[in-house]
Amino acid sequence: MSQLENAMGMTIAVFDKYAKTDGNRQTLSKAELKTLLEKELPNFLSVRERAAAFLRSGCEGCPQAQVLVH
Ligand SMILES: [Ca+2]
Repeated sequence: MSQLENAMGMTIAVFDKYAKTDGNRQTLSKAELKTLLEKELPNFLSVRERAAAFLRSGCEGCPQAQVLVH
């Protein structure tokens, strides 16, 4: 199996894992999606939340400003 096929199989397996928690394994509800994102992409969410907080702080007009992502 190729790397891409492996990656797609793993992605589908993760979707299935969270999609079945409400009894309908064919769809991902908002609650299931939220859990999936929180558990499987915690670093992605963290970066997005920090960027949003940064923009809310009023620094969006500061070209030299930076967001710490690690
Ligand atoms: Ca479901």
